[in-house]
Amino acid sequence: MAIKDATTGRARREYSVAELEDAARLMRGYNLVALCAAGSGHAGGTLSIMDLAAALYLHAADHDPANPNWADRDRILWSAGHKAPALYVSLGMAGFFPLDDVVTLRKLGSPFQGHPHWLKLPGVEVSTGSLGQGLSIAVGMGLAARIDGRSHKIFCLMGDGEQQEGQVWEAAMEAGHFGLENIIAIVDCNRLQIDGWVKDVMQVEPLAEKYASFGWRVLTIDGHKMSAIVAALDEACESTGKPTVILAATVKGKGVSFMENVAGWHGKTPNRAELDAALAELGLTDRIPVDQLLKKARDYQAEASHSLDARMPRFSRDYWWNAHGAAEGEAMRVAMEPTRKGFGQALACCGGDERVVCIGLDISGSITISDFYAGHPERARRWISMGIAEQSATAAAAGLAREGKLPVLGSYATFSAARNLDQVRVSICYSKLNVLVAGAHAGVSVGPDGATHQALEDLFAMMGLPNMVVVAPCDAIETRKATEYLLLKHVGPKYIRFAREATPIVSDEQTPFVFGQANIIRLRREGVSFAEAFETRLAARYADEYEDLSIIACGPMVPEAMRAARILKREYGYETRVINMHTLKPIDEEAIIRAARETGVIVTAEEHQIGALSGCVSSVITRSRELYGLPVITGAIGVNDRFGDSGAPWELMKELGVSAEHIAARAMELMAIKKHAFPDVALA
Ligand SMILES: Cc1ncc(C[n+]2csc(CCOP(=O)(O)OP(=O)(O)O)c2C)c(N)n1
Repeated sequence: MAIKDATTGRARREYSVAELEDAARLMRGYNLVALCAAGSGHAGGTLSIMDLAAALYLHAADHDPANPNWADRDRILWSAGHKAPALYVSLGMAGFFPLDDVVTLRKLGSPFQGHPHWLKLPGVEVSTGSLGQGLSIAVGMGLAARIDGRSHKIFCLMGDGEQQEGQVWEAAMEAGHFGLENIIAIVDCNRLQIDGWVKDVMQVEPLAEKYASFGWRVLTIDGHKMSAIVAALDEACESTGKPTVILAATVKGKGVSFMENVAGWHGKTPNRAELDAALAELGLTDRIPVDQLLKKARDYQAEASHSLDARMPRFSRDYWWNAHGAAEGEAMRVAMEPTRKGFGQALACCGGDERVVCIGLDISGSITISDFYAGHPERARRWISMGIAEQSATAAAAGLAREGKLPVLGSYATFSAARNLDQVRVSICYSKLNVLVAGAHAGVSVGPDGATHQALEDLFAMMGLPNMVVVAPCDAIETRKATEYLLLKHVGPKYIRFAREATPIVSDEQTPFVFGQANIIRLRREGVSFAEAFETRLAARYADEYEDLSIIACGPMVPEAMRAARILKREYGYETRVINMHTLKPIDEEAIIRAARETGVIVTAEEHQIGALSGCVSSVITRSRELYGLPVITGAIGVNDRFGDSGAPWELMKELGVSAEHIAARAMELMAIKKHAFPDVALA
């Protein structure tokens, strides 16, 4: 067992226990440098698993860095995809690529995605990031090896919090049932998850007894004692006819005193001073060329930014949010706040209603659902932590609603409105139960986490469900109003979608928010304040101003549409009717029909796969008798049938073509068609 030359079968390098310990230390250092350069990522769980990773990649697994697809290699699956940097430094250390390269972690276009993507990096076996799926993939691979008569092993790395996912136990049952002795699961039992100690969030112990009862061989070790790790991995590779699980007791943040056993370091990265302190503790100050590595990261970023900007539509001046380069008097300023803040404020405000029950899914602080109980100890009994178990929690919410409660269920939109789709469909929507599902961190706003965490399809699912209503508010203020309305006033299944990143505040307390009715936003003046340059009215109260075109947008694309309206006015003198379609279902058909009839040109703008908004708008236009015989020229801005990428949220707006500049450029194309194709048609 070793890093091998696949052609000769000879070991390329064999590590002693002492060398493995040293390698793990060095890998911890490179891991922290990459995290520091990325500015986001997971320090705690990458440090806890590093000794196991070193032993696995440098000692136990048969693989060949020169031939990553060697058919007989052992497969290593990182079901805990957030530990990706540990995977990357393991591959680098094993010789798959220079270790230094990992420092481009989480940057746009980097093969070192926030969560592993096998199509971008040789040595990565599968793409992961949504917890709880790896062991099932291992079962598939184990069965494939059996069918093909191959004898390689399939290692699967998981977290202990991850054991809360029901799918893990389906896979455990399958591996036991099929007697898949080629599967070796390793659980990094660091006892912490995001919301705190695993035992408090949702107890998973006794894991040894659970796996044993599913027909597994169980090995329990100290996950930081290299000799014990090596011995356990060697033993696990001996056949017994059963799958093996290694339960490794570890310390989250291991090796860096101020990170050890601190839940807050789960999804945090060290700044430069913390990095230097950590490297000093690890005894690596003179062994890692930190300045050189950080410069490599900066250079990569500069090049990525440059090539991205070169692909952006160009105008006579820079209209970007709070642009520094803009001339005096040209730059309108805007305040930014994450829309998720509005969600938390609404829960804090409405949480006094005894019927409200909030369900935690181990991502409570960051999506602000924890604001429900913060400072309100009397609400603690109505706060239900369900751990990382979105599917069961969704059906549990249905049970609470059936008993008259007002349950709120929230996670990353991709986990609260996709992973649990059938539970939302049957338990909530079919039963028409009063559950508020919150799709947090939706769209590209989780940026560097990468494609697995970017919900770009959730609206298709939620809007497609009978009985479900769907709201995507434009800013933090509208998110608060919408949450309050949905929670206390709307009875039935309801979905609210909001973002993680700070986005422009473009409404205020006086701005109307009427569920199911669009707002019309018009640029009225230039000035210092972007928000004050616009006037907003309820669509039903708006009289035609004979604008040249309409932009219909939802969520964080509303501010982009407003910025596009300014570009179109300043650059070309066009008047734009911006429509904030915050309620996507039921959609304001009248506002769409009027926009089509009165302006003749409609651009839709959504931070989602094209179709959730544009499909609805097209459908309204297609079905409207009022529009028969009238020319309506339409265009759609949104994500064009691709997955996202790691990168800063604002970079991704550019990369995915969903910025104001893209809207304005598309609008100009449509205006050219309007002028040339229908020069004589009176559109109103
Ligand atoms: C299905 C799913 N739900 C939620 C998340 C968000 N998330 C990422 S890491 C994490 C906690 C994982 O805890 P644990 O398995 O104990 O890992 P460790 O503490 O070792 O990092 C959560 C909830 C996710 N990635 N996938």
